[in-house]
Amino acid sequence: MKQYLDLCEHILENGTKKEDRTGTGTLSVFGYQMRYDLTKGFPLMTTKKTAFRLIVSELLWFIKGDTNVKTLLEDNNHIWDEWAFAQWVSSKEYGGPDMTDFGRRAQKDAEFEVLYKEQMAIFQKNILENDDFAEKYGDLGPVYGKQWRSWQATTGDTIDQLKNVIEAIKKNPDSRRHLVTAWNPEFVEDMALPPCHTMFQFYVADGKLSCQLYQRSADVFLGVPFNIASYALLTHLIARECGLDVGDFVHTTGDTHLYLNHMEQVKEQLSRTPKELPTLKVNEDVESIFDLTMNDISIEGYDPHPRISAPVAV
Ligand code: THF
Repeated sequence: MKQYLDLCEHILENGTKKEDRTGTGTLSVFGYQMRYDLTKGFPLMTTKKTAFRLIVSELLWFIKGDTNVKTLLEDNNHIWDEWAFAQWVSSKEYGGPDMTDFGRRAQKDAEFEVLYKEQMAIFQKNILENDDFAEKYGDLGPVYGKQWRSWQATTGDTIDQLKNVIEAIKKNPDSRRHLVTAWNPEFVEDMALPPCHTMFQFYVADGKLSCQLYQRSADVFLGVPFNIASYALLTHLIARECGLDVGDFVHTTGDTHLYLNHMEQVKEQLSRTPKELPTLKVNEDVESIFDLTMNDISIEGYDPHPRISAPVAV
């Protein structure tokens, strides 16, 4: 994953200090592209341990068309909790201590952090145990799953972009229209977080399926390792479904940034030497991408450097 380490170095050398929505501050560049040849191993970070299980859980959640964090919590996946929690604590029904700006305050104020963790634990328990609560406050709005699987058309019908793109790759591999878009301007305001990975395109040549993602905003330390592995996995799953080999994953990013509170962590990661990439294993007995479960997907030969933890900006 030299490509990824090169990106980190590029930002450290060329990034501009820039304020952002979360108030954390970033070093940022605009426009960057990486290319991963998927035949050379599965691109899961080897310079820091990355939880593949969470990547699978999130991708299957998108593929199912699900937008409620309840499903993720059932997989013990907490990467979307903060965004659902933000909706809950700003609702009229919430009666606990003021959680305005909880992400930043929890990092600066140890007393507040205790309160926040308490409220978050109550929230998670309610999502898991109370269906009405989960329906109301676990849903992130019309985010990825909704747009991929049931984009609302003006006719009243919905469009299954993912199913359609798979059919199109099978029937007409040379097409230049193999696109799925999550950026739906009509509904962006209703989403807990407008999609960061906004659009992806597939391309078939020499019996190989390649994928390019346009990501409008890229949190290079925390998000990008997940995003690369997630789209590499999606490319493998769709290639398998279409009887193709895998080609390249091309990752194109817009506002490409390192949060200022991730600097020490990035430098630690840059001091490490990449190891051999792992291999992806998918249960061959399951034919359709829509029938896969967590247990059908695993990674072999993954021997990364230890985990480096960092706070997520909300
Ligand atoms: N918001 C921000 N600021 N960064 C993001 O990467 C991001 N996402 C999704 C939505 N909003 C975002 C959520 N994806 C982690 C990883 C991916 C996320 C959110 C959080 C994370 O904290 N990873 C840690 C710990 C994981 C764990 O073991 O629980 C890690 O070390 O990898 C971009 O799509």
